[in-house]
Amino acid sequence: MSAEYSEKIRSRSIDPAALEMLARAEELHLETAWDRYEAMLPQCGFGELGVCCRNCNMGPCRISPFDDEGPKLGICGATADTIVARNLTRMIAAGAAAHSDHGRDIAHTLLLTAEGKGGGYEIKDVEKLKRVAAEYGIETEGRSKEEIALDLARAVYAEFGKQEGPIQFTRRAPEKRVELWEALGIDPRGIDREVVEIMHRTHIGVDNDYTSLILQGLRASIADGWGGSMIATELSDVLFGTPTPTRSTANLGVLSEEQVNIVLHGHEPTLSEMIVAASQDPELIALAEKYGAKGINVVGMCCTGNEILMRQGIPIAGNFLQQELAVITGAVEAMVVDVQCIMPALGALSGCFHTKFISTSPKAKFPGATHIEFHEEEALEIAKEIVRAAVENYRFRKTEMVRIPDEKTECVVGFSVEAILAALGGTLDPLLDAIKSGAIKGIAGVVGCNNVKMQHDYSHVAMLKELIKHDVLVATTGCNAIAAAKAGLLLPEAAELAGEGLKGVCQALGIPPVLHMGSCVDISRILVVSAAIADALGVDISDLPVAGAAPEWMSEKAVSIGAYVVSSGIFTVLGTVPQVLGSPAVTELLTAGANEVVGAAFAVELDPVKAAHLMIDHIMEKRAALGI
Ligand code: SF4
Ligand code: MSK
Repeated sequence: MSAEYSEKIRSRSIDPAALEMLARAEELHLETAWDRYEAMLPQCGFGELGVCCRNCNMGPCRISPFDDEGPKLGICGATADTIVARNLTRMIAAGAAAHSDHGRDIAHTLLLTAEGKGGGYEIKDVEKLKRVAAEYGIETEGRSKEEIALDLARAVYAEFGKQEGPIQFTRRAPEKRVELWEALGIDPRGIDREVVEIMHRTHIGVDNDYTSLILQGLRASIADGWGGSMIATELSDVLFGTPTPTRSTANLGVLSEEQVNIVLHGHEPTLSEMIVAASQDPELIALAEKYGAKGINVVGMCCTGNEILMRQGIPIAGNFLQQELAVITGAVEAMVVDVQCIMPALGALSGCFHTKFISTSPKAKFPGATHIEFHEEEALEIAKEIVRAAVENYRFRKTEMVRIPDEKTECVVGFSVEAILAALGGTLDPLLDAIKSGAIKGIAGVVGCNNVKMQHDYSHVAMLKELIKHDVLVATTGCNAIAAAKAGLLLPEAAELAGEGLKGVCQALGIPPVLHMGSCVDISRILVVSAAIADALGVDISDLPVAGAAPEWMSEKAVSIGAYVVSSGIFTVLGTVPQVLGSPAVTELLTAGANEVVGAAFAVELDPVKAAHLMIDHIMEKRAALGI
């Protein structure tokens, strides 16, 4: 089918639904992120190398690393090393802040729910509430779930601003890892403190030593992975239920020609859970029918999509680069967004259709959006107002503008740590045995975004296929997980694409070779599994046959993720080039020196098949070192 498209369109994505909508965009003379990327070329070489500084008003300054005549120091005397390290560390701060603020919002919802002000929320996983509360030293015996939740929410809340002492969940890491962090001075204190300290250190004239800057970046990133993100994951499970394997469908074909379509996009499960509930309101369904629709169809996008996909089986329309394409189907009554990864371009684009672009977070407003502000206290009421706005908008759908690609793929999602253990019969032993016997060579965490610099989804899918072919079990989250779903890799039947060993294990357990573990914050689940395996083998995470990758990453959150994964001892391959090459010293530290410090480092490899082999080689080396 793709042969019908021009070379330009074909080069943009491997997803047939995306190609169809890209062609449709061209036909309608609508601009997408791909067009804006082309208009941006060539991108600024100084920016690409990370050597541009705007941290004070004597600047902007830029270093010319490859031009003997050009400046080698900023006006204050900052070197390329300082500037690159400062820029990278600020990216980590932004990414860690985004994840952690998400975690804080979930803690807030838990607090309100415990106080009886939750606007329709209830605590769904009481067992998990008790387990997590016990970690915080909270008494659970003979107490109501609300009493326990109140103490837990307060304890978690207090951790964000903790001035001294560790974050509780960091103690889930193996003892050796914690000792290493302590020895390096990177065992994080409160998340807010670590982010503020980065902003302080990167101010003009404070920390100018690239190693010291990067170490603080690692410290803040650990506060994200083993703090803010893990808090978001664990408390979301407590509130909304811990995911279990669930069947659903993925890609733009989940939009309906005959129903009111509501796309939920962004990252937080709080509002989206309520919109799913509101969409089942008989009165609103009757209203939709009055306008000629055959009901209300809620679908997800990006990580908000992952949240409701894995907990409620709500179909997912696509990943990051498909948000504009969903609007271009002409079939979306409301694009409802919360926070993160939402393109501001959606405002103008929605204006070309009948689509209502509805922003909901007090923290995230957009030109061209209708703002219906979300507050947990009135969650269900606000959710109903949003669903009603979408239903009312169905009347204005222009049927002649509707083109929904006939593409959707079945998937099985929702492999939380608890679900993996259940699939294994309650203990990690079958997995450990499979690793020891070599049936499974190792485990890869493959995660992250889409990026217009790469053909959409190509690197995600090619890397996953190569890994499973070589008997590497994959845990996936975020936009990689959605790419995997669309490619059919989240089905138990995909075991046919795996090597003989992995295939046998998947068939015996009835699981896919690529396990959907959730949204971006749920990379914390991969950390928990890694820690549990390390503890079971009596080693550190850095000793395990485990590797990570972000084949198409683009966000600052991905920088923080990469930093905490490496800080946790996991070798990580990046598929797009980070903006650090202007400092050979920083590049060397990240790709080699880090091995001496945290026992793991980054590699950059744009070819996903070669990248998969870097991971496989690493896994084989670790196996050999463990004597398995
Ligand atoms: Fe230039 Fe230094 Fe100011 Fe950065 S902090 S803009 S390098 S003078
Ligand atoms: S949504 S951070 S584009 S994975 Fe989590 Fe996707 Fe990356 Fe956003």
